[in-house]
Parts: sequence; C-alpha cells; structure tokens
Amino acid sequence: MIRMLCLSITAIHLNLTKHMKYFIPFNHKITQLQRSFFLLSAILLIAISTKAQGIRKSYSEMTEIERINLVNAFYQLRFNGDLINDLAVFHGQFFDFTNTSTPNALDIHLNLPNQPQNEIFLAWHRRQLFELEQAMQDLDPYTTIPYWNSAVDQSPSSPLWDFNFMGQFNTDWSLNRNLGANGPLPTPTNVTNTQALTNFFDFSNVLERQAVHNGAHRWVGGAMSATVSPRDPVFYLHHSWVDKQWKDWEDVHQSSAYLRTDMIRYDGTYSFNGQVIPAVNPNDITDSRVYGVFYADNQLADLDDYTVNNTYNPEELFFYQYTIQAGDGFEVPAGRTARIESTTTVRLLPGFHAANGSSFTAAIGNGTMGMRDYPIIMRNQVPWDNRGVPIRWNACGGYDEHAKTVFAGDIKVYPNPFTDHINMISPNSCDTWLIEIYDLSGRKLKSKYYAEVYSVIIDDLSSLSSGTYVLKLTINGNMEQSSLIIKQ
Ligand SMILES: [Cu+2]
Repeated sequence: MIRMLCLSITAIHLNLTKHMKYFIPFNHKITQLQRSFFLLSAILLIAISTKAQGIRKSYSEMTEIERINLVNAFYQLRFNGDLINDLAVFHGQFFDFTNTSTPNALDIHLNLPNQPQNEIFLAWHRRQLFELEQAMQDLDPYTTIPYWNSAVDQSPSSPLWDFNFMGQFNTDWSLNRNLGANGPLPTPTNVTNTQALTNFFDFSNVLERQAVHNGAHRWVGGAMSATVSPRDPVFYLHHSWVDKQWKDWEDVHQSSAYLRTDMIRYDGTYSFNGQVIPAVNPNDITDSRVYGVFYADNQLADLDDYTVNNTYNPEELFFYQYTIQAGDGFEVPAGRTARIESTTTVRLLPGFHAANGSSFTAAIGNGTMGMRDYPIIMRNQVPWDNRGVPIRWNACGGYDEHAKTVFAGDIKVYPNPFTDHINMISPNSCDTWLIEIYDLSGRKLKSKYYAEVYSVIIDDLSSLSSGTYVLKLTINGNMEQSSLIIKQ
C-alpha cells in the first residue's frame, strides 16, 4: 500500500513539471548586517540547548529584538538547507489536482465539499507551520510565527511592510509583490460569518476559498498568489492567522474531524536534509495544543487545558511580554519541565498544577536578551504538593483537595507607574497576603504579610529610587501573581 502511494506520488511529480513555470528564482544577495546576524545565531545555536513551544501573537506585539530574530530566522532557513524553498516547492507540486487527469490524486488545496476525505487544507498547513517553527526554534527558542490579521490590518504602508521587517524580502528574494492590486482582503464580517458555520467541512471550504484565506494571497500578489506562495515569508504570518481562525472555530464547535489519516509530505515517506519527516494523522492535530501552540490576543495568553508532555522539546518554554495565565487544567506531570516567562505579569490560577517530581519555573524578565533568568515563582525539587493529590484553589486563593472552584477575579495593581504608594485590590475577601518587592537583579527589597484582607495599600515606597521592580503577591501561600512595576 505504501509502495503504491510512493509510485503514485512519483507519477504526480513527473506530471507536474509544468508547475515549474511558477518558480521564482531567489536572489542570493545578503548584507553585511545579515551576515553578522547569521554568525550571532550560529553562536546562539550552540549556547542554547532548549527549545520553546509557541505562544503566537500578532506581529504588532513583537518587540524589536523579536522582529530581528524572526527576519534572521527566515534568512537562515533560506540559506542553510533551504527549508523555505523545500516547503514552497512541495506546496507547489501538490497544490491542487482536481483539474488534472488524476482527480483522485492526493493534494492539499481546493478539495470539493463532496470529497471531505480530501479536505486536509487546515491540518496540512498547521503541520507545515509547525515544521517551520520548530526549525526556527533550533535557531532561537523564543521565536514563534506571529500572525497578520488581514481583516483589520490592510494598508500597504502598515508596519508589516516596513523594509526592516517583511518589506526587505520583496527585493531580496524577488517576490514581485504588488500590494493591494488584486484584493480584496477579508472584512471582519467575513471572519464572523465563517466562524458561524457549524459543519467542519463547510467551515474549512469557505475559509479556504473565500477572502479569509484567499484574500491575502491575492492582495499581496507575486509569489503569494502562485502555488509556491510559501516562498514569501509573509505566507507564514498569514497562515498563522488562518490557523488561529481554525483554533477559534474549534474552541466553539469542537467538531473538526477528517476521514483520511495521512497527509502528503507528512505521511512518513518524505525526507528533508537526510531526515524522514514523521507521519502525522490529521485527526491527531485538530487541537493546536497538541503542538503546544497557543495564540495570544490583546495582551493576554491563556494557557488552559494543557498537559506538558515535552514530546518535541526537553523544556517547554512559554514566553509572552504581556500577561500569561496558566490555570483551568494546566498540568505539569512528574518528570516534565516547563517554564513560563513574561516581562510584565504571570498568573497561576486555580486549576494550575505542577506534580511532585516536575520542574516548573515562572519568571519575570525585562524583555532584553540575557534577562531571561529571573525566576520569581518556582516549583522545582521542593514538592509542590507533598500529600500526593492535585492542589485546586478555592475562591479566595486557598487550596481545597476535593473541590475545584473558580477564582473570581484578578488582583488589580495600580497606579503603575507609581510615585509613593501602590493599591492592590481583589474582588474577594481573602486570608493571608504576602507581598514582596524585588529589584531586577532578584534582590528582595520588601516583604510583608497581611491577614484577612482583600485590599492593601503599600505606602512606604517613597524611598525606592526610580526604576523597574517586580511586585509578587502570594495569597494563602498558593495563588501567585507577579507584576512588573515602575517607580517614577
Ligand atoms: Cu497553501
């Protein structure tokens, strides 16, 4: 059976040399600046042994260093082994066969609603993004593929197209973009209407064929509107958003299902750089959390219903510069390692659980390179739960071994920046609060207990010099929240 599949793929391959006409030659010019980034990344590659799982976010939320690292990763993957070109060529060769003499051949696009067994568009591209993202994380574990929301970000002069970001690839890689000439981009209504479809195959087909997916391909033009569209790096930012559309739909409808159980390239028969790419069943990846992938929105990343399994990475790293919260079924089992990092706020909410024998760290850093090692919440070596049952938090932040109740709200910290005092208020009346203030080198400056409180005013802060500090709140020894605060 597998041999027959290989033979038919070879036959298709030979039939499709006509697609070669779409191929656009790459221009191999690189600047001195890019050359030094290659060198820097090569050094980082040796120095960093861990890899991240992905919190993907809008490119507009990326820091400058993240944009540089992303651009650098695209250049590296283009010029070393050329995964970019390999994915583009494959995508072109297996694009769509419904109009050829082999209508039943395997392909990845534009399958008909009456052929649901072939509707692997979403799953195939999810795996493609993951393959590229893993390669990027070999270069820098903090890199994830950001998304471009083309339903709201529609200007050819948007920061997306800055020369220092996606703009440079147009000339460097001869992409022949023609922004806006062949639109239209989707409207927010297109997105809402697509999300409202209740049948998975209807959703997938409308998403793919209409503006939500097709819009950006046509609007960008050049390579993006050809079958080798993955040659344009913005393909990945677009498909990150398309994948988020699927994730949002699945969150509501929870009925993504395929009849077929293999996907070309990901059927276990394809190799790249001497390595066979493992087989992937599309039914196994209908939840993006299978790949440890989460999507942040509007300065919040919610890591819910996730069990750390370290299948791909020795340590699972979740980085987001805004608020990250883990609760509602976030589990770190024994023997697993996870790390959550933010430059502002980390919340561990009821439902978070790190088991005996797991290694878990949450850290607040200032977001620059080299400032990623300041653990503020740590569960490591010391048993988190030495009675051998999962800890669940009750409404006041205390734990309850038998019942899981929901923490009713967030602790507000204001004003921030502050001058001489900070207010902290919770919607609940709680028992014991421990408030600690650290400087960014990890030195504890203040520490104070409060009993039977729901709000606290810390009013002895006038002696602190101007700068950035970490405020850590622990309620009843369990619920923890760390925030970055700025003294004016
Ligand atoms: Cu595609």
